[in-house]
Amino acid sequence: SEGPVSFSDNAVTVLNEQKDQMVGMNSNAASLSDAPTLAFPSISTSDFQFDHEKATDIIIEKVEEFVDKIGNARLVLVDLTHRSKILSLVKEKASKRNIDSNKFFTFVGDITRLYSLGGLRCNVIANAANWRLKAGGGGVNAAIFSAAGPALEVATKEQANSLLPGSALVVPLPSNSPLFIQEGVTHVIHVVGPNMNPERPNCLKNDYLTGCKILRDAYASLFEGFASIVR
Ligand code: AR6
Repeated sequence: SEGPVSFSDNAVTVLNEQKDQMVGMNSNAASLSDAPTLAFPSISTSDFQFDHEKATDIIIEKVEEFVDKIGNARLVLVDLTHRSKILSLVKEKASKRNIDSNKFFTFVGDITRLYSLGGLRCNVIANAANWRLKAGGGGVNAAIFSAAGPALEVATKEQANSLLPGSALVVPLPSNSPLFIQEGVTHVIHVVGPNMNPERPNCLKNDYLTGCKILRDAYASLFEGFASIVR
């Protein structure tokens, strides 16, 4: 090792090196960290059209608040492409703060294929859900429900039929779900964020005072839910 690495050096770069090394050798994946890990998407910033600067400020704020309360567990912000503006903003903002880059980093990949394609073990993944907790719709919600199969829909319905914006619901994933079998995911945490899209229910019509409060509540509920699993 060549001494301390900055957040941006670590995060994506190191993990992509791991990923490159992983190609065709999934059986060696156990050599990667087995610390409890929550992978989460940026809540509300795509279909729900929440401002990216404000959202990334809140991600950093809430990560800083929780990262020291979860022992050796890790928080990983995920997005689909290297061009993600969200990931760039978070990397830039995190590098200016004193956040342990082993416990919080960003990762490029499909949140439903983090282990099989990326070699990153995440026992818990978060879903940017809708208030009805319905499968489909697009974005990460459609991807997670589709990858998890009907087992997730059944397990979700056992817990709740709806979820208020700003809150989270921890759902243990049945062991017959492909997401459990192939990716090692034991829990999905549904989170409903604030909506700024006039074509979706509960639109806040650009009220960012309320929107920022709801987004803070959403991340707090998500990280508390993860902490309750890890404990
Ligand atoms: N893996 C990782 N990240 C993803 C994936 C994936 N497979 N798919 C999308 N993202 P969005 P929202 C990123 O729109 O804005 C749904 O229809 C994406 O690039 O999924 O909270 C629900 O039913 C973005 O950074 O969630 C709700 O109605 C982030 O995930 C509504 O959309 C969130 O994008 C929620 O909208």
